[in-house]
Amino acid sequence: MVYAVDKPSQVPLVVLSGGGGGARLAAALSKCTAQRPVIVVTNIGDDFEHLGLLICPDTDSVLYATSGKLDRDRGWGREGESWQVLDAIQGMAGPSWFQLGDKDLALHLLRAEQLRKGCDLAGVTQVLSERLDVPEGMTVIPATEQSVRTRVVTEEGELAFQEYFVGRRCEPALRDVVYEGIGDASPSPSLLAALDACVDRPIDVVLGPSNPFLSLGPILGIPGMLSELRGRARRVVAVSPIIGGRALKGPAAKIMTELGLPASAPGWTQWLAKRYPGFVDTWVWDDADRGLVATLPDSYDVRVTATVMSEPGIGEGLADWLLEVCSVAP
Ligand code: FO1
Repeated sequence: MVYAVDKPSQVPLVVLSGGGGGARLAAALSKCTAQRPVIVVTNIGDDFEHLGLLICPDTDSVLYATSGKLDRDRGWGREGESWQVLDAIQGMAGPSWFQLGDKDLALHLLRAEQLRKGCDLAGVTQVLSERLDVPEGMTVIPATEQSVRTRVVTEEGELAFQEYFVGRRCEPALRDVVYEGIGDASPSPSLLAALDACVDRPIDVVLGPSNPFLSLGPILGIPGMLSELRGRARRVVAVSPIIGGRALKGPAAKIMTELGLPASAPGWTQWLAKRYPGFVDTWVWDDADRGLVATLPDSYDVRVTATVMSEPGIGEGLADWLLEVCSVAP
């Protein structure tokens, strides 16, 4: 799938996404595709085999969010779900710890059918995007075609991601995170083809308000990904998942504390800047952290705005604001 860009303003915005925060930002940006096409690169470290199906939670959350079908309260799965199959599985003493709704299962069965036909992950995701009516100009591409699986090293030993996240509700203290298979992974060829199509115009990159350890780590850790994005980007913007010392959803703040890092927007900024030197140009914090901007050296380009996408209107405001920030070279 090659990207057809015809006007400077048609240069894609590339968004890296994982978890509920990334999906919400992708949904907000899906309203702006008339101004700029958007490529959402999704984390696959949460993916796993379950009931003989390949489950791709962070990709599916973006597919549902951008097509207006996400259950906004849960932040995953489809709204208006029913659970007949799950109940029947439970009735036959099958695994029901990972809640797959009936409509969600339809997507998993169609993905399994496409994979069995030999379609790659990017191709399957494109088919599902079309069938879910993801808006024109919005392309969802899993970060790599290879298998990368996040494993969480906790005080109780190593846990597979979903065992930690769903099975144990993120309770065990995290000591380290391992991305199994990432050394053999490479950026998705479909992503590189889309980026190559913008050969004489720079893209802009936005790191969504996603968990840096569990969602962005498995994307940015793919050999070559950082240089492919940095080498093509006019501006790289990162949106903080930590607001007022807390993560709106998920364990990002808890993990930072467990790793001895300050669970704050400055703490997140300085950790990311150290982990990926020279990658991010502009740091976006929520209004709630405006008073902390002065705690960082002036060399950090920190911008403050409303980042809590509690209502679709706020999300769209953030999306427009990000397009504005990205329209000016650093
Ligand atoms: N998260 C849960 O906490 N409990 C679940 O039962 C659950 C089921 C589920 C099914 C499909 C799907 O796409 C996501 C699901 N999630 C569930 C979220 C999943 O654990 C994601 O990995 C997290 O959203 C973190 O990205």
